[in-house]
Amino acid sequence: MKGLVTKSTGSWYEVLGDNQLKYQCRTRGKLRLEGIKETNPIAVGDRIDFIEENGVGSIEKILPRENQILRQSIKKTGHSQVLAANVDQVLLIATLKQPRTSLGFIDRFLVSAESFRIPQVLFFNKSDLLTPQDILELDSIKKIYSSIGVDTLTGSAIHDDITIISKVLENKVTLVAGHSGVGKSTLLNRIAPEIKQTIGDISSFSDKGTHTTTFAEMFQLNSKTFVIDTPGVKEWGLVDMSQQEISDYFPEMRDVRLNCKFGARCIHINEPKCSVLEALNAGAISAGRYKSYVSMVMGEDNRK
Ligand SMILES: Nc1nc2c(ncn2[C@@H]2O[C@H](COP(=O)(O)OP(=O)(O)OP(=O)(O)O)[C@@H](O)[C@H]2O)c(=O)[nH]1
Ligand SMILES: [Mg+2]
Ligand SMILES: [Zn+2]
Repeated sequence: MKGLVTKSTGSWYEVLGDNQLKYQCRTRGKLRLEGIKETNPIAVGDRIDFIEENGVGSIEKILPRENQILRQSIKKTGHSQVLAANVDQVLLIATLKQPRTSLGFIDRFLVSAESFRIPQVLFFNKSDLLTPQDILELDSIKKIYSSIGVDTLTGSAIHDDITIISKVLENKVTLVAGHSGVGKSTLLNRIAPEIKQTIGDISSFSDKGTHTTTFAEMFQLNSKTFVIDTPGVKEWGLVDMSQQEISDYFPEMRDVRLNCKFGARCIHINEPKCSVLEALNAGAISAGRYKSYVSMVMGEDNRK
């Protein structure tokens, strides 16, 4: 039988069979997917072949992925994690307060999605906590992301009408990601109260180490709409990207860099006649985004 993995706890997998029935599945031994290094490579969103015996499924095969959202959990340990596979878009939830999401984190996440050309939506939640000054800061941040083609929205998952987010999700498979405590589960419960995801309490969410959601899980909202709630992530390490390819995942650099004197060898740091540096100096590329770019190319730690 064929099915879709909707939850993965590491030892058990919840699978929605193509017959629309739910199955609990296990793997027989270690399954490996070509080109994937994780020892336990099955992720939410994977399409699989499985065999059912006495009501329990056994996963026999993972079908090739269209795309995946991959991160390195802690730098240099070599462990990478597939947050989800086969998604139509990603919705990154960010907050200016409680907790603060850094631009470096946002940029790294966007790069991971862009490496598979997965469309990105950025939602700045908890707008109710913002002072007039914060709102000015947020406006300038939003401008940067809108200008590179990322749909950028603001609001409060608790206090606002969130119809606009429901519209964004319609007829797509969406991965919802962000730091712990930004309100991913709150938002999804608002959109689909039947989901009943546990929400963190006020005292714990300022500490980015506490996770309320512990496993990624996919929910079906209607026949064509799926959302994946994920546990908060603290840091976002890039996996297997060469210095040269990173600028391909910055939409504002992608075309500009074709004019660099050193062509494909240019990494846009201090090369002469670099078109990216020229665009930066002319203000066409944001200084903040460029700073994120440099930290990625240099392999610097950028966990916040
Ligand atoms: N003030 C304010 N608080 C919010 C808003 N949205 C969510 N919260 C609160 O933020 C806290 C964390 O919310 P969760 O939905 O559990 O956050 P999460 O992103 O799912 O966190 P993890 O599951 O740990 O990754 C809860 O106390 C929510 O009530 C909002 O718009 N405004
Ligand atoms: Mg949660
Ligand atoms: Zn260059």
